[in-house]
Amino acid sequence: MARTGIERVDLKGLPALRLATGSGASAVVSLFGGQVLSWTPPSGGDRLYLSPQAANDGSRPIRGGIPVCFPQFADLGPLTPHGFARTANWSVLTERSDKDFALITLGLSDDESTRALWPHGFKAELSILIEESRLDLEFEVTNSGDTEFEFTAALHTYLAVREVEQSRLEGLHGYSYGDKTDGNRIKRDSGDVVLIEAETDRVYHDVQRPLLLREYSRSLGINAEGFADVVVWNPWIERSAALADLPNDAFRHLLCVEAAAAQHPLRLAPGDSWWGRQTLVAL
Ligand code: TA6
Repeated sequence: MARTGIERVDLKGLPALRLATGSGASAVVSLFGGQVLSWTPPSGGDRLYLSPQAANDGSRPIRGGIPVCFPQFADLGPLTPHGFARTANWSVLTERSDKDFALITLGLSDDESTRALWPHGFKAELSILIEESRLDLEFEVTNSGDTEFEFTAALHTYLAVREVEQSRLEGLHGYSYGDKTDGNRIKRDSGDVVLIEAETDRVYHDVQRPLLLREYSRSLGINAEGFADVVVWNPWIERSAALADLPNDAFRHLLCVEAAAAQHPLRLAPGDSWWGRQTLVAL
């Protein structure tokens, strides 16, 4: 039985933490990017997709797991797509575990390099908890500066699926979404299940319902708080082939279901904080 608790590991030169519980759940978290790379519930099978071609030298974002998009989601601003948090070195603020759970909190604050890109004082914290069949991520941003700022953000969760064409994402019926594959036109789903049959890149607005990703023999509950929107992305055939850090057939084995604050930027006055959470439950 692997050791339970929290241990420092080396991911081909990148510092990381391995979390494990007595019930057999485990996760690996890279300090580069503050990124969960792997999460295996007690029932087995990593529920996150991590590209075998992901960069692991700290030169580029790691393709897979749960990248933290902050202070900008996608191209919704002047920064590099998804902002600088996913290529920053986060620090370990707290670690707690016993046989039933493992919990770490990572931190990222402004420094000269971030202020050169985004001239604001901030403290970001990401708490990562594994317990039984659950993975909880809580992302908190505090304005530690003396000027108000706005930001967009997301937990860009790459879910591992056996075959995306056979996967069914339930719970988004009735919500409007911006369709990035069609000029960001605003549309509304008629059916009650999202099926992936082509490149899919949607920002669903103001989602108030838990979601369920159903596959052949397993399901995944996906819930969020604080994040108003849900992003659903699959690169499909052409984009998979065009992305150097994705195998050509990767589209078949991943589906991004992201907790996002995208449609409406979040605004923080000096001293104010905001938090958002995504919870995954392996069923
Ligand atoms: O979250 C969806 C998205 O914004 C897509 O438009 C696609 O660009 C994806 O993120 C991946 O972005 P990345 O910069 O990681 O290649």
